[in-house]
Amino acid sequence: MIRSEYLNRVSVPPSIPAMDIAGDVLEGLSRTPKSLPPKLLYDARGSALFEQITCLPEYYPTRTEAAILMTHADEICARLGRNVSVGELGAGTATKTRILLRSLLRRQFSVNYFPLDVSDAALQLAKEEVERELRAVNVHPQVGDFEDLTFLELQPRPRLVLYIGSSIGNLEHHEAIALLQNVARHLSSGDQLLLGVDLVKDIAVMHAAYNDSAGITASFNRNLLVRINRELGGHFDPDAFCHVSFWNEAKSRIELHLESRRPQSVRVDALDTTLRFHQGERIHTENSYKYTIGRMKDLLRRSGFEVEHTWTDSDCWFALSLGVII
Ligand code: AVJ
Repeated sequence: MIRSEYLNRVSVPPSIPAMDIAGDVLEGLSRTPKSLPPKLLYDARGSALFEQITCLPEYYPTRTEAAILMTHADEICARLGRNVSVGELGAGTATKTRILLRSLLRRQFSVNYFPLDVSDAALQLAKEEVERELRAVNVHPQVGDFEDLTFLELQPRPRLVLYIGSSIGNLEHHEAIALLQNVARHLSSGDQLLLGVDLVKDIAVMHAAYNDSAGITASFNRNLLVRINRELGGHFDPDAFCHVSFWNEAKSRIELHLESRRPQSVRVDALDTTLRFHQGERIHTENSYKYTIGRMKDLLRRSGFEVEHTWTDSDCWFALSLGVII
């Protein structure tokens, strides 16, 4: 079972140098209201917790998207260029991607696959799992965030870029456009993008997905404080903060916050600072924007892609859209 292997593996400290989070943490926690960038959620432990989230009964996005991929993989691949290379933004452990790669290998002899992720641990697992199952896939892991996308130019043409899993939901609309425009800048005419977004649906369904009864999402959220303690000599008591997540209708997004249960001061050694929290004060840790099909198509067009086709599940809970650079 992938999940338990993964959790065992990441219980040891990673040997790679920790990414420098000091600037982001100081900046975010000096603001009013306090916030932290969601990419900080995905250290080795955070990525392992997210893998657990994807298996939760309440967390519908992963299995819904996987179902769309399983139903339509051949149809999606039939719309791709001949002999594509595949890049992926925020690949994680690439579990869903394997569905697509499997189908792609029925149309071409080999695939060069370039997964990008902030978690080196997740990428190592992705490489092992993909190469074990699909020997004709050459995996070229890229550790990093989305700031530097020059790796896309290493990809032989024609290129397919995957941005699935609705990670784009973490971004504000202007950031989402800027990111996809940046992707487009590194691509050439005929290159394609497969984008996966979570759609607006019944509020109770969305709410439950971020407030699971097993409390995994709460642990995932509090892991930010655990990470600050470990990497920056923080003195947070993670249990002194509660996980708060709700639907923001006006902004069409689920929000995640950590709320201080009491007034408290927290020393962070590496920042040489003491942070003060009043009771009920929140740190905004993540947004998960939910789209309509119209908004998703609009996003693609405004970023320089022509929409070729969109696939959804029968409930219309999730959508995958294929765009092409004209
Ligand atoms: C990885 C950004 C797609 O927004 O659903 C899941 C992250 N946060 N549960 C999402 C997440 C809490 C997830 N994405």
